[in-house]
Amino acid sequence: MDMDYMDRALELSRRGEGRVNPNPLVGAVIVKNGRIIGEGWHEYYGGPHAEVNAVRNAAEDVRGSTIYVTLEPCSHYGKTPPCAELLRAKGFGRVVVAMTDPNPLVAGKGIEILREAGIKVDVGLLEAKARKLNEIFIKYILTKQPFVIMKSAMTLDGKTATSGGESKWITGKESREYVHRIRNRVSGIMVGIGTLLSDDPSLTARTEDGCDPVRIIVDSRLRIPMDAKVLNSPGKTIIATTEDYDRRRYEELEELDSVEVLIAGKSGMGVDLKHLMSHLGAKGIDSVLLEGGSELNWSMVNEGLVDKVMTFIAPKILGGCESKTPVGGPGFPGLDDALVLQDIEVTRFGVDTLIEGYVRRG
Ligand code: AOF
Ligand code: ZN
Repeated sequence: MDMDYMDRALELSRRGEGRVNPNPLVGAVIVKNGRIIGEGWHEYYGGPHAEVNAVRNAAEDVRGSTIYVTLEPCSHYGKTPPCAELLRAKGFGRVVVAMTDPNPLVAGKGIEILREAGIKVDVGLLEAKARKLNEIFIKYILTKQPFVIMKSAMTLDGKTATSGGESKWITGKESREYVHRIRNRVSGIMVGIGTLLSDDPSLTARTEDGCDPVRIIVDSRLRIPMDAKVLNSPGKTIIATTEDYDRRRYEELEELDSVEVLIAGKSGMGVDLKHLMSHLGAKGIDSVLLEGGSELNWSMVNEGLVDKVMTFIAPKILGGCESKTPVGGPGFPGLDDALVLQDIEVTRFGVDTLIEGYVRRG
């Protein structure tokens, strides 16, 4: 039964997807005499924590009951008072936690408060699932750098476009719908100027009541046309450029309230992507969905900035020596240099297959 309640808490936590960044997704379920008497989740950034919502929603007195929380209750005075204190004051008999909080402000102190108060605390139930759900939060809270997901869609023979450059659509409807759900979950979507010039994407989430991520364009000379969709649809856009930027375009872009131009990179060197990532992290952007093209993907991979890879494969063959593949650039010289993925998951979307995994470090 413990597992079912924690599973329910994890399910509830997902209702905050796209609304709580850069804070964690958290769900809580209160159980008394074998029945759920209260449920809650962290609904939006800066709002009450999951535990507070669950206590508020409880249909009866919570004294002596058990609470299942997907993240260790907090111990700090932040935007809200500590949840561990609340649980103690309310007289909970047992607290079941999926994972400890990596936030250095908490990191075990919440559990300590509860145990010192004589409350039974169990830690680690469905921990792997909880950690995966908060993979963005776990990286960001410890490094202040965004969690980067490199996403691509290719044919069975590894092409992302035809020899003529046509790329809409390689994958089917189901795959594309799923991509929009991921876009809804992340804080930023990034593409290179090549992709922008060839596809003119709008880079919005387009899911029901989805929150649109910030758009990030890597454009070393500011070749972006003023009529580009990203400049003419709602939502913020950050354009990263270098000292080689076009002065006139810069002035035109400065006129737009929704656009920020970041000069990050010396003349002739391309955009300094590490600088860009730190800049995004400092702005509270905890996650970036990297959507290409192949040159930008290569640079991000080569600089060790990619955390997760998601590749959709469509059962089609396009051929063409010159046709683009997901990752271009000069490539790694030896097999030992390859980027290796671990914790692989395979999912079917219609006739397409998604392979995803995490970049192995060291
Ligand atoms: C949340 N929601 O349900 C829980 C959190 O900025 P604050 O004051 O809201 O505190 C954020 C920290 O609180 C967060 O980094 C995490 O360590 C802890 N727990 N946060 O936003 C919640 N339980
Ligand atoms: Zn809290």
